[in-house]
Amino acid sequence: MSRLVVVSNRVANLRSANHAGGLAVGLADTLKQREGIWFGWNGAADGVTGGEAQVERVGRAEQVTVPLSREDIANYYLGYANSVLWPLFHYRLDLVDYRPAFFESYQRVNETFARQLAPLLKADDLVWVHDYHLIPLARCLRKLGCRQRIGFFLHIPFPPPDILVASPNHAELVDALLDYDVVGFQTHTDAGNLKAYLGERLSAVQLGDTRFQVGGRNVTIDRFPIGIDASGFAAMTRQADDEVQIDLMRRRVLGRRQIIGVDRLDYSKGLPERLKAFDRLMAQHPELEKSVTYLQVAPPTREEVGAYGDIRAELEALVGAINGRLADFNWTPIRYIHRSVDRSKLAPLMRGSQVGFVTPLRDGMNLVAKEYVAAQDPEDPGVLVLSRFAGAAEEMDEALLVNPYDIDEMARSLHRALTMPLAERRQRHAALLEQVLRHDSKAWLDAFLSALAHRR
Ligand code: GDG
Repeated sequence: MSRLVVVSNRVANLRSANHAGGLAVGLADTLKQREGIWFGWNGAADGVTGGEAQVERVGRAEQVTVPLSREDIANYYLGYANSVLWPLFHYRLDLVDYRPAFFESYQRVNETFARQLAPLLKADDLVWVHDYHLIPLARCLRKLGCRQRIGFFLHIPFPPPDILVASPNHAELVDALLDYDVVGFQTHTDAGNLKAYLGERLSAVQLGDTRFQVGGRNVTIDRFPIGIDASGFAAMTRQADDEVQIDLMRRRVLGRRQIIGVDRLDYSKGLPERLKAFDRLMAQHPELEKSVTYLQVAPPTREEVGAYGDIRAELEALVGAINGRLADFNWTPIRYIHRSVDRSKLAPLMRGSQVGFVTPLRDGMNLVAKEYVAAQDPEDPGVLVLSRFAGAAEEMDEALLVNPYDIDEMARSLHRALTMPLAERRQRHAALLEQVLRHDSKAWLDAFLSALAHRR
């Protein structure tokens, strides 16, 4: 069997991947079983780009991490990846901060990674590149003579041509994608957006359902919706520690229900809109006062990027204003946690919450929606309120789908979720659970790797 070489900006620790998310666990398990390499940046803030790689062997796999300079972290990672591509691909042209030095660094880092990776590759390897930080990597590897099968998976949305062309580098980005054998997206919408660009601007010829010819190159473009380790996550709900148990018991005694949100504090997640919807719910249904709380876990992320400071300040002002207006000495309507919560606590907290509130303004997939479903008690499940603009909505139409910009609709859906009869909750949950179990992280891995392996 071919070796698998995974390339991503950050490398999950193969030794302790169980503590991380499902994706890291799934990839780490596959790598340990089939032999391969996981290659990426070492995460340190003060290296030399192109400096010596660190190699660590774990089981049959090797973890290879390389340093980046402060300047490249600022320009490639915080700059081009997270101040240009992240907002652009999430349809937020207003937040794009384009500077030529960012793109130069992005290209240079990809070239450097390719030079460091190429000598490690064997002819028969399957190379799987992840996410927007590394779009040009295949192009750089091909220039060095690498002929391996190389696939790319984009974890975030891919915008329609009209938005993409607002980037000065759209032609280079799309051209770089065509050097992959397989380009995978989360949804039909994302895959359709690249196909539309190819058709409109590059006169691509469609050879089959998913095969396209552009110039002399052949590329497979398909959707591979990412899943979670659903049974592993469900198992975690049975190990609630004392603190979580006590919190659950307290709410049970007081007859209080909980709405839960779990998101990195990112402007794409629609957090201010969610708080406003909760506030609207309370204004329209004062009978819910003291009987419902909203727990929002929002750990910090990319704080060095200006737009993230702005969203944090906006959120904190909203939480303060709503709590100040509604709270009583024995009830705090919104509990906001701006720290990372241990994964072993998240699963039972989700199970103990009657509503999963997942309303990003735009999201590639959104794993929290799937985790919430996996965590529920099938006999007495909670209700998922999900944004239409999360990739997950394409597969999860038994959730209460909402427009995350429409505060009234979200407030109405929260009320509907809190008052939904048991029979309807069970029926919706059963359908959602079936799909989350069937399309889990393993199914995603197998589907992508099989598409890549069968390319030639
Ligand atoms: C990108 C795409 C796509 C969150 N807070 C804590 C915590 N989390 C965990 C969640 C979940 C993961 O982080 C977040 O995954 P999402 O899918 O929701 O979002 P992104 O981080 O934006 O991920 C996204 C994903 O890639 C995979 O392709 O679905 O669309 O944007 O697992 O539970 N985990 C812990 N503490 C926290 O406080 N332990």
